[in-house]
Amino acid sequence: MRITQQQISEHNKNARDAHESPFAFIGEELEKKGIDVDLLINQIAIFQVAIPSWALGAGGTRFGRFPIGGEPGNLEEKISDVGILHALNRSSGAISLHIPWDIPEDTAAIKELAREHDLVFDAVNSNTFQDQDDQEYSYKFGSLSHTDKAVRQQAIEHNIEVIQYGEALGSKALTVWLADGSNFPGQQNFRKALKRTSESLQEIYAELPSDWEMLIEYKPYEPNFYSMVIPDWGTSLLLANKLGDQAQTLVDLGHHLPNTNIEQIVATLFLEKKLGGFHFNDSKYGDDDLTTGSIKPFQLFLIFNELIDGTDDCDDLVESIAWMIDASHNVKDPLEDLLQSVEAIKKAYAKALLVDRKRLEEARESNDPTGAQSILQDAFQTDVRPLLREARMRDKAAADPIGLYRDLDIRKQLIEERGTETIATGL
Ligand SMILES: [Mn+2]
Repeated sequence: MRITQQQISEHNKNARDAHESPFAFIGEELEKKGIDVDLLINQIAIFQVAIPSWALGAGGTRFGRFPIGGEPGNLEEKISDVGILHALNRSSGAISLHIPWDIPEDTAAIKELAREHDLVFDAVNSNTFQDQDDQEYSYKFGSLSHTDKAVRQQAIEHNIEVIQYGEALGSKALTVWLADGSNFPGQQNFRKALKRTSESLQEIYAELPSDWEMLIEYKPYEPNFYSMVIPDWGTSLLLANKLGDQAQTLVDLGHHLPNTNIEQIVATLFLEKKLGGFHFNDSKYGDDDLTTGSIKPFQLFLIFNELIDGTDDCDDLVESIAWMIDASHNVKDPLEDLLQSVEAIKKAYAKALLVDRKRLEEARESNDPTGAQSILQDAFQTDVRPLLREARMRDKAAADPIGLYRDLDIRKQLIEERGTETIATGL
């Protein structure tokens, strides 16, 4: 299933009339403020967000799963699905794989397929939070932190194997998320568990290629948990600092307790040059894995505001951080959901680019909270959708990605191709 350039240009031809006047309006408004609109559109266009291979099927909840049909049944089909997204928005040019859910059997063929879709391989993810059929020891009581050295060794070797798969595909980062922790007070020696985790990570880090990064994810809790070995950004940062320059913290937006000031965490990590990447999603209560920007778009904007505030060069910023989505889908078509997420992330980035930084800094230095708030609101309230649409159309992507996805009946075609029974491996 491929979308042709012809289908996109026809769609864009029909969309052009409705696009022209809102784009001209915002263009004039921004130029009056001294903003170079072409430069802004280029900045928006180059921003790419990696798609997780595990989010291309229906995820469901702890209680049930409602298959949508046409789900990708293997790695080739997952790459093809991300190819569809990237053809529609030219903003999803990377895929993040999960081992062992996505073990590439023929690396050369997989690389070639990705190249045909203009995709690169983003961070590879290890999995020591589930037992696999062929594994010797169980992770029931932990992996890198386990009391038994043999279990830790198995988990270390798995991570090293994941690095090797990633190297073959051209990935440049390993993401480690541990479900290690304890379920009841008294069960685990906190100090020993953290020390063992740190030592296990050292062994993996020693095998990291010199141009790679290790991204350490944190999370405060899981259902039926009492404690997590890496519960927060402080613990992740502590581990990353012990490991060295190639180890960084990964911020998953859903992995915070309600009302945590994530933008401040981001600012601190960025200042310390320890912010390695993001897992984007949104949440109302916990790790809800909802569509990015569906609940707290202002928070997302404030996160980007901190990043842009802390850099001299936005192109460098875009290059140096791993931008990934980590979400699951229950009632929406996953591909539509991912298109919405990418759009929300890019909207937040575009709005943050519009902040008048000089005036904001003056307001801060002169202790003018009203002025500072107005400057942020002025950027946040700007309707940047015509800018994103223009960026897409210049890049030969669809003016309205979800509109074209629906017009072409892509889900129906995928169901015809793959049937209704396929189930994507993943969450
Ligand atoms: Mn995550």
